[in-house]
Amino acid sequence: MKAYYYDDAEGDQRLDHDSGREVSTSYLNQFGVLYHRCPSVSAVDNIAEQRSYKNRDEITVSPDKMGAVYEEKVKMFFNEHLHEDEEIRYILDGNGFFDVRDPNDEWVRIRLEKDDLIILPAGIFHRFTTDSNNYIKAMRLFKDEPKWTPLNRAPDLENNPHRKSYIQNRAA
Ligand code: KMT
Ligand code: NI
Repeated sequence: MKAYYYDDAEGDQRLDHDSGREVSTSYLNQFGVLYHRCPSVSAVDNIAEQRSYKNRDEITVSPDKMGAVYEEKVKMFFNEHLHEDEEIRYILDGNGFFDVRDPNDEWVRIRLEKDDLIILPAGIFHRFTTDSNNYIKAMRLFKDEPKWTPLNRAPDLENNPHRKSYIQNRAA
């Protein structure tokens, strides 16, 4: 895992876009983004149990697995959105970037690799992309029924109760 401010340069979303300004895990924690290195699935099981997660699945994002819809999917994942549930992702293979909005509304890019687990709180604006290798395999963990409807960023979302409660609970 490596976290840094996104450089906001034009160009392919799958490039590093590293501004050179690194971001610490403790800063991520301040706005509710939690990181764990899990060298085994049993470490993931422990976190899932602590947080009462009951379901999981695996997804491979690659042209091999997705065929013609790959490019479309990658664009879709990169739309800025939030969820009304916490989002847990555990990387099984390959690499990818989760971009999250910090409290100043700046993009922080989190590069994930095998054995990295990330927890994004409900209500945080974020987006996802593969990197230039175009391959990631990840476990998606669900509390109950998968409820991953992305709510794309729009001004009226600031009135969403999950968004409001995220803003309220977020340390300044
Ligand atoms: C997400 O939340 O955008 C995804 O599920 C993308 C694939 S998981 C690495
Ligand atoms: Ni999401």
